[in-house]
Amino acid sequence: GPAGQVLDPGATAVAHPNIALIKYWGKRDEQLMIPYVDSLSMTLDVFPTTTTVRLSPEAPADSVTLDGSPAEGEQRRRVVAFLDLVRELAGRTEPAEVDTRNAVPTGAGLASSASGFAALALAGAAAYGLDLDPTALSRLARRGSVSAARSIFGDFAICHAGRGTSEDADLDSYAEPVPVPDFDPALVIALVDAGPKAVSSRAAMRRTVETSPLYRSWATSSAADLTEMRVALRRGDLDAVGEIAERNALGMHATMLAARPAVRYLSPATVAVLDRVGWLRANGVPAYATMDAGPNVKVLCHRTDAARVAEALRDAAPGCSVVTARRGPGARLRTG
Ligand code: 2P0
Repeated sequence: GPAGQVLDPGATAVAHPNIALIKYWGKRDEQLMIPYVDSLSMTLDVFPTTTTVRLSPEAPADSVTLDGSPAEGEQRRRVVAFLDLVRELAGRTEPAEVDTRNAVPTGAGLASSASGFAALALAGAAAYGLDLDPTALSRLARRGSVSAARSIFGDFAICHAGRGTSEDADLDSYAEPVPVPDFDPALVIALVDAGPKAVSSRAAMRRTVETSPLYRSWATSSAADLTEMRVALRRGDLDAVGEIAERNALGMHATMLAARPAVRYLSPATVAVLDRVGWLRANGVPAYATMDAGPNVKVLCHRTDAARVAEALRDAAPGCSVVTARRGPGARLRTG
């Protein structure tokens, strides 16, 4: 800019990924990003995304940097489309510079789109002068990635699927905190493969909804799982929470395996880790697995068992890296 002009510091937000204990899988409206099912997650205290949005009124277009390199293709398109939505809400037109840094490899099944769009929603809203309450911020984040609606909040959050027409559901689909005062487990994450996934979760969901004969019955049983999960969380009952989370995740993967053609994210290393989780349980260590759109396994256990569980997982999948997480904070603006 011209000499003497003060550089716009923009707005910087930090958000953490979340892991769903009751999964979201399938959209009933891809344009408005409306999920078919409710979901419930724990936000983590590891792998944050830090995003700065700075307005650049003189630039010809948005500039998007991801981990220090210009974003390209679908990743850039999704960020620009999201900024378009923020600008529409704010009644503004200036392009922006977006700089995003992830503490984990993007697209490896560690929910970087959840932390990514939660941070982008918060930083983008602040940079364009939108004053949104947490519900509105969560609705906005959902338009980037449904799981991002949950990462606006810390600890445990439920994302409502919304009801009625798409337009009604758009208003009603957002996350909100689920107060769980007496439950502070560990989530031991076995990163068995940090490479990018073969099929995007978006494409995999679409194929599952359109072709899997198991999808409807999983959606029905997932609603029942959610009801039981809320009771189990309120009780702080790790065994109940873990059992429900594990069956809900396996059911989700079953819907994908029955899609035509099948979508299979689970690898031999995933299965080796699952066997070891069963072995831990058989040996008196409560441990329960959940998997998302990738081969990594997240194991819920008591904090006092976390070191033992981590060691068992490392041994089951040699070469994997293991990270122990706990419940973590919601999205925050960084000041100063
Ligand atoms: C979840 N997953 O509830 C589910 C479980 C993966 C399996 O949300 O298309 O990147 O951006 O809404 O959020 C991962 O899919 O999908 C995901 P979009 P997203 O966490």
